[in-house]
Amino acid sequence: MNTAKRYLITSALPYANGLKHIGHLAGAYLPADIYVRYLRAGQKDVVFVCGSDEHGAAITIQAMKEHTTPRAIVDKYHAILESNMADLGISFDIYHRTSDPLQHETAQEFFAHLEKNGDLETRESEQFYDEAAQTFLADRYITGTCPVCGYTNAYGDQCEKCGSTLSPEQLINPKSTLSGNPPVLRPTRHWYLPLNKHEEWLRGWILGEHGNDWKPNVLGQCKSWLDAGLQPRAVTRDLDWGISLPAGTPGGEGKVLYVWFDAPIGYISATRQWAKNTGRDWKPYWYDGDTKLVHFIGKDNIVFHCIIFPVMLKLHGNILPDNVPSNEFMNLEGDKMSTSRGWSIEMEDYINDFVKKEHGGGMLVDALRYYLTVIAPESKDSEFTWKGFQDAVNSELVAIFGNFVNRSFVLMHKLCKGKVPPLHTPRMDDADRNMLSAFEKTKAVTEQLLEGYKFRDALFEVIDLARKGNKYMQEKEPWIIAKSLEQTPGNQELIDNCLHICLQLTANLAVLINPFLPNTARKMLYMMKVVEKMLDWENAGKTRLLSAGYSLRAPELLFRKIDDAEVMEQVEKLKAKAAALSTAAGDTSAAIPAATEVAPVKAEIQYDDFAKLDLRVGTIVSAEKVAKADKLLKLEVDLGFEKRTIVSGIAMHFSPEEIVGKQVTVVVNLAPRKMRGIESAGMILMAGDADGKLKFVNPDEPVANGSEVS
Ligand code: B3M
Ligand code: ZN
Repeated sequence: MNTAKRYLITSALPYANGLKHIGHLAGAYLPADIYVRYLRAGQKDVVFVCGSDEHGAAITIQAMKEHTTPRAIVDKYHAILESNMADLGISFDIYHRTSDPLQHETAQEFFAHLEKNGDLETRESEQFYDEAAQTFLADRYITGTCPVCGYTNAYGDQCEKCGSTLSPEQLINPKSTLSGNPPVLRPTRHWYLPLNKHEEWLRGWILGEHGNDWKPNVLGQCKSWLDAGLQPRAVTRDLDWGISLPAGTPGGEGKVLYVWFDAPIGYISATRQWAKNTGRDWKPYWYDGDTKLVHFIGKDNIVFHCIIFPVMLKLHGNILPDNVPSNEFMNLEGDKMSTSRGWSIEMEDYINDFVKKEHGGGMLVDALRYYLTVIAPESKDSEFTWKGFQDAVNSELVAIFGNFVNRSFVLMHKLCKGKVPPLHTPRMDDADRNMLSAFEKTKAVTEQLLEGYKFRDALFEVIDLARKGNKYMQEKEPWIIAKSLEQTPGNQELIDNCLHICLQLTANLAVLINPFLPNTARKMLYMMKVVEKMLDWENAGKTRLLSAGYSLRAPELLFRKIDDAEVMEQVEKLKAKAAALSTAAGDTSAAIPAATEVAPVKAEIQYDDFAKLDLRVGTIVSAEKVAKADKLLKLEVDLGFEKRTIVSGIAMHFSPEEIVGKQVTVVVNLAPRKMRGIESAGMILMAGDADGKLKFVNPDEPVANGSEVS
């Protein structure tokens, strides 16, 4: 049971550089909101903070793309994100922003505090500089080949293909995205947070103290960071968009705080702003040991929240997080969700297409919240499909939960004069008693799951209770008893008992569903003519929430079905959006990914030059790895007229097993070359897409081995 004196709950601050999709919602916002609503229902002292992350290269790059200023970008997207979150029922106590003066002040004080105590180090280092653009380059402004997976479009801080965290010096063939030129190294002085000095306590705190209560995916990532050894990390940058170093910091002119130093401090300034708005004191939330601080984040933010920010907090004298529940990713219709590729459902889209389209869109907010929780990527990646959404809504929300509540109300009006009937204890049987005792059990289990951040299982328990209600009613069949009331009028008591229990169960369901589906819970309150106070968590499990004789309203539909046409329309829309984006990037079909960078066309050649190449189709008949060469595969290719050994640098892209039997195009008259002592007699043609993935170039239908390509 939660026993902290107060709670501070944070959700990762989304970059105000664009729309955010429902994968983001499912990752860091919805689970936090469920947790917070649960705490609030338990009368806890809780503050839920979030805001826009408005600094860093994510913003300046978007400003370049939209041909406008960083300020215009953050103003635009901050407003959209704030309203999207509110529309989907994410109940922040404050949605702040990191460009706010209060954040500048808070972050500068934080930096100055660490600097004064000697907790930061300065070092001169060589950093990439774009001579044409006359500026140092943020990691994000440098792209090149990932040293880990060979992806050609990796960023200087991260490879989006394999997820490796990188630093720009590690990139092979680095290029500036500003001028396209290779950057040069120039000396510059920066402030570093010496993480290496904190390894010991971090290890004890994370793997020791929290080794059992943090999620395995979070512990796993932390452990591999710690095992690899922590390095000092620069916390300043040469940039002109961001929070400048405190005035008077020697050598600090022209430098700003690194966005990942500034952003988590955004949680603190958000709390300060909330305190200002409400006349409360913010300090206990960040300094008192009896505060429980919980950060809800996506998996790509783990190291920042579990290692770097805790070091900053400790040095600054603040409390440390009690837990950092992080989700894995949510895929969409068989592919990775990505706004830039158009393969995503933006929160904004769902709001426009469903919520705002109809009166009482709250049920559609809850429908989305329901499905996203049911498929939450709590322990592994999961997948959103429109069909899955339809099924979950129609066969669970409508058919189980909605149906139970509706039948209880309809029958109560029909068989009990629109009032809560009394319970006639002497006529209760085991089924009645079992049904009543399930309330308390469900409460206890749901509560335990919520406190363990297992929202998906918790929601399942609630739906399961409704399922039990349906079964109970089906077995009792009060409508059948009603038919023979003339002969046995005393059996009205049996009808009363059944509906009394069903209505108490309905009241319980309202309390239990409230953290997940707040609009539904409120609609149920209205139908039951009870006040908000009934949703207090302590009411869950109680069997006398509604008094006998109390008259209730007519039922209202809690949910509506999602029909096939709606689902089809969404799938079509998704495909069209992805296709439009890839056509805009110069492709012709939706299945073809967008090229993000196109190599310039080479110098013109004559036909004779081309005719010198002898290109043939062959079939790979065997493939094996080359010892001590990560990238090479040794292939045997059947060219019809002979078999050849060809060594190809594709081992990072294909396993030997998966390519045997494939047809490929081979340059057969290329002079042989020795690679790792093996003579390679030819070259296999490959196409590399924007993802850096390699594909074989082969005929669209099989042809005879040895066929000429011309
Ligand atoms: N804005 C990164 C992200 O959206 C970052 C989170 C900050 S939380 C302090 O993934
Ligand atoms: Zn990579």
